[in-house]
Order: sequence, then C-alpha cells, then structure tokens
Amino acid sequence: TFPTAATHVVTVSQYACQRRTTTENKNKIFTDAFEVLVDNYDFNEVTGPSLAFSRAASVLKSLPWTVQSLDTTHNLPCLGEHTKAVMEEILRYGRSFEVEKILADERYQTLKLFTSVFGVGPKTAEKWYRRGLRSFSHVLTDPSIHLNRMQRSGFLHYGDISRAVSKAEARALGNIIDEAAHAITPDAVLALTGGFRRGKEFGHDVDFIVTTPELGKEESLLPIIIDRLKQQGILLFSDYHPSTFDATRPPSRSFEAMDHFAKCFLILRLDGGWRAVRVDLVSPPWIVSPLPSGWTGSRQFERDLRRLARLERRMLLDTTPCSTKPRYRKEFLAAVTEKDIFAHLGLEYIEPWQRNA
Ligand code: DCP
Ligand code: MG
Repeated sequence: TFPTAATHVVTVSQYACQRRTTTENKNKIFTDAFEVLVDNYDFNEVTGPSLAFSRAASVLKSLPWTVQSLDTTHNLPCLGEHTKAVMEEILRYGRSFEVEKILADERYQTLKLFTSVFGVGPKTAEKWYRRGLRSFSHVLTDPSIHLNRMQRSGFLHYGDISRAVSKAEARALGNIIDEAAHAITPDAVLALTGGFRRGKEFGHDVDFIVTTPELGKEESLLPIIIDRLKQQGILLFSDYHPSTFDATRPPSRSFEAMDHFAKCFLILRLDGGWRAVRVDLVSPPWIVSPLPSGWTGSRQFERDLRRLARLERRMLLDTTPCSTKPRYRKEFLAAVTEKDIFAHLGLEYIEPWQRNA
C-alpha cells in the first residue's frame, strides 16, 4: 500500500542523530522555504529562530512521506507556531508570502550574492552593503575596498567554484591527493568525508581527511601535499592552518571544537574539461581519526550529536585523546571507531548516508 502519514506514527526524535535521513528529501517545498528564513535570520544575527527553522527543516527531511496537511504533523518535534504558519501558507497557496518578501528584499539579495563568494562571510558582506555596494562590479571597482587573498581567488574563480562538483570529479581529485599523500609516506590514509561521504551526488566542495598511523607525522603531511600540488601546476589557491591541537586542553563546549587540527582550504585545477574546484583537507592525529565523523556532517547532525551528549547524557563530545580529568568530567571514554562514539552515547549507529539531516 501507498505509505501515508498514518502508517508512520512512530515517534520522531528531536535529535537529528536519532533519525535516519537519506539524501531523498520528500519535503523540499517546505525545507527550501525554511532555508531562506534561516539565511535571513543569520544575516540579521537572530539566532533563536534561525536554529528553530534549521531544526524544523531537518525533521521534515527525515520523513519518508510528504506532509500534505498540518493534521499529520502533531507527532513531529521542533515544529513551532511560526514554522506551522509558513507550512500552512505553502500547503494552501503553494508558496509562502513571508519567504517571497525576503527573496525580493534588496538587502537579502545582496548579502546572498556577496556571501556566495569564497572568502566573503556575512560580516564583510554587510560592510559592503552598508557602503552602498550592490553588485560584484561595484565591489571590484570601488577603490576603498581591499580584497584579501582568499577573496581575490574567490572572485577570480567565481564561475567555476559556484558550479556543483560531481562525484566523478570528487573521485578524480581523490586520486590526485592520494598519490601525493602516498609519495610522502606509504602508510598515509586518505578518506572522503563531508557531503560525498553521505552519498550526495553533488557538493559545493570536496572534503578529505588525510592522516598516518605514525604519530606526529600527520603534522607535516599537508604542507608537503600542498607543495606537490603546486609543483604539478594544479594549485590555484591554498590557505594552510597548522594544528592548534593541544592534548592537555580541557574539552570545549562549543560546536566548532573540532577545529584545531591541521587543515587547508584549496582551489585546485581539475583536468579534463579544465575547471577550478574547492577542496578542504583536514589532518587529525591517527588516534582521533574516528572523530572526524565531525567532518562527515551534516552540520545539523553534528550539532545534535553534541546537544544530545550534553543535555541527555551529561557528556561532552570532543577530540581530546588524553586522560586529564577536567572538573566537569570524571573520565574519558576511548573511541577507536565511529561506532564506539555512537555506543558511548547510547545511540543506534547511523550510517553516513543516513546523516543527511
Ligand atoms: N562543518 C562543521 N562546521 C562548520 C562547517 C562544516 O562542523 N561550520 C562540518 C560538517 C560538514 C562538513 O564539515 O558536513 C563539511 O562541510 P561542508 O561545508 O563542505 O558541507 P558538506 O560537505 O556537508 O556539503 P557541501 O556539499 O555543501 O560541501
Ligand atoms: Mg563539502
């Protein structure tokens, strides 16, 4: 029989890490609208509603059925009054007037355009907007605007890097980087992470983890890989950040706590239909390599892993592989694989392709 809402009265968790979310989104009409609202709240630094609509979008993405009436949403978490009002409009008129108003708003349009450039965040976009700039040619011809190196590359390769990267292109890049890593050390390990690990067909970039079992050696991997790519003539841009990883530091509460491993943001030239592609490499020590599940995403999935750990299990999810005992934690739980992490949190294992929350 055709699946209807009534056949799916199982409870849906408020945490994305307790839901299985494939790339097949049956409620895109709602989640696309929510994403416009989220962007607009973020541009205005309004965090509460931004998170609320992000969570609502994530819940709808996990449903194996399309919402056709608000009556079928009573059992669903994270759908507040405002969210339901937007859904009601879409169900009734096929569109949301609130969303349409934002889409037609000059400030929203301009900030969206500016932040689509690699290296331009909401703060810079806002600064340019306040200066009266409304287009790329305004920005590029304004003598008072000083672009940094990343932004100059962002504009230079704008057309190429705003085009989606395919799985085949991701594989081709994987081979190039794998070869570079293996030339340094034969036991280097390269793994695809980010959206492609979750089974997405296209991505805005390609994310890789590269490491080696030889402790400490991972620190030198990225600079050497970057050098090789440069010698091959395919490096168009690189921004390298050495590790700030400190095993003696107590775990951090913040979501961005993952961000202390050596990493680099690259633009590479991919042969065969010459194009520029954005590539991110992260190089954690081998001992914490299961934790780069933190780079698998989705962003909402990672957020909710941390939120559940903190609120429901009184644990902090972190990458610190040491045995110090910070005051709010009695012991560290060792994790060798991703499965260990889910088990420590009392969660059923969710496959990467089910983390498209
Ligand atoms: N990530 C994070 N914090 C951020 C941004 C990203 O923890 N502020 C993590 C979760 C993401 C992963 O890194 O899933 C990769 O980031 P991307 O921006 O490359 O996102 P995806 O790979 O998921 O999607 P896309 O296809 O847009 O690249
Ligand atoms: Mg990505």
